[in-house]
Amino acid sequence: MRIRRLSGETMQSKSDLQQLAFEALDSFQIEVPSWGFANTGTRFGKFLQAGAASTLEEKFSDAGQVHKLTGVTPTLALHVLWDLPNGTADAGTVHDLANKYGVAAGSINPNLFQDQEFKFGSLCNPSKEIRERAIAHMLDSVAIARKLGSRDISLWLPDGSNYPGTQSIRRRIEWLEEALQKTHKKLAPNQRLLIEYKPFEPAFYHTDIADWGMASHLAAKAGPQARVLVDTGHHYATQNIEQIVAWLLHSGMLGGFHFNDRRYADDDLTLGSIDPYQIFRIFHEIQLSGRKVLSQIAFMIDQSHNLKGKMEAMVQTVVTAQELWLKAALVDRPRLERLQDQCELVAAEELFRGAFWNDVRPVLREWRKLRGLPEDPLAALAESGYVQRVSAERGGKMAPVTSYA
Ligand code: PSV
Ligand code: MN
Repeated sequence: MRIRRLSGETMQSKSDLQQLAFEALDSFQIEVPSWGFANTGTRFGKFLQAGAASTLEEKFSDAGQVHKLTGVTPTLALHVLWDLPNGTADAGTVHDLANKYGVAAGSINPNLFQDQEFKFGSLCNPSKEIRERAIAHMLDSVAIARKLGSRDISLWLPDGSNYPGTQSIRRRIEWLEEALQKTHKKLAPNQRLLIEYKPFEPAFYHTDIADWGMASHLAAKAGPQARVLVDTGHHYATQNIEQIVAWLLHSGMLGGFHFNDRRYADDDLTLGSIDPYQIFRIFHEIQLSGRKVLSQIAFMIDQSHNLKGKMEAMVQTVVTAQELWLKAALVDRPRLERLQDQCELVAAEELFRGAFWNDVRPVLREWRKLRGLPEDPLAALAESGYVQRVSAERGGKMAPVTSYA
């Protein structure tokens, strides 16, 4: 098989292939979410897990264990109200935990969806006073991120309305533009504001940032350090996500991802569990853009597992992400381009999906071995006895539910 290195030239030998694979794996890291280790549930009920993390230290410990086993999850996404209730005053604790468990603080996620005062919206609330409080929370989040050395402030805005005519969609756009501009002004030069979109839930008629067009517009209005965040679960069932990704890459607006899988709505299922080919197609679009763009894309997981073991699910997710990333790296892009130009439809499609059907697991095992990592992280997790140990330690207190993701 002929393949293309990330740097561009075509290679053929087995060792070239291995080098390409290793380069691709070395270039891929993914952030884990603190809330993925905590007890979560649906609006119908929660099934608690003895090993679920309830304290920030337990979340760092779990993330540290995932990083130890996989070697590619060096950062932990933090949610302000859930993890940093005292704001910047918690920075010292976070630094200590980061040092202790070998995982740094990652993106900082403001929380504008829990307080009672945000019942009718936060940044888009008709009350100026409430909007100002929501903006203050955004500015606090920027300050927290700055103190922790986090590059990204990652905003998901739950605002919207449930019935036609009950809110002014237009005025809310203006309020939003103003709020995001104010937030952007406080960013340090190395910081970014990521704007996530979602079509519905919790609002069921209109959501203020419902799709990538709205998010892109708001990011452009906010300022040069704002970008769009794509959560794979935040699309209508038939949407072509890789096409959205291609457009965002083309316009320089892609800032990051929240990866998860879904069958119906925002289901928070394990990445690649329902449609691994979709993630492969997204990764292909990203890899077409080359190395320089890669450093500008934050890869994050946004999942919460109610039934699966949380640690097992997280390790399984990371391993799946690596497999799909590697498969996408094996697409012979120069050849694909030629076939596309010649409109050799079947040959192009076969080449593309042929890369998807590669069994890359042996290469991944080799890569892990050479980097001193367990060849099979899931098996190593089982052998480590970590889940049993923390379940015994934490089980007695049965951690409370911290979110309904
Ligand atoms: C909203 O559904 C969301 O995707 C946002 O990213 C939140 O921060 C996260 O879920 C909370 O679980
Ligand atoms: Mn998300």
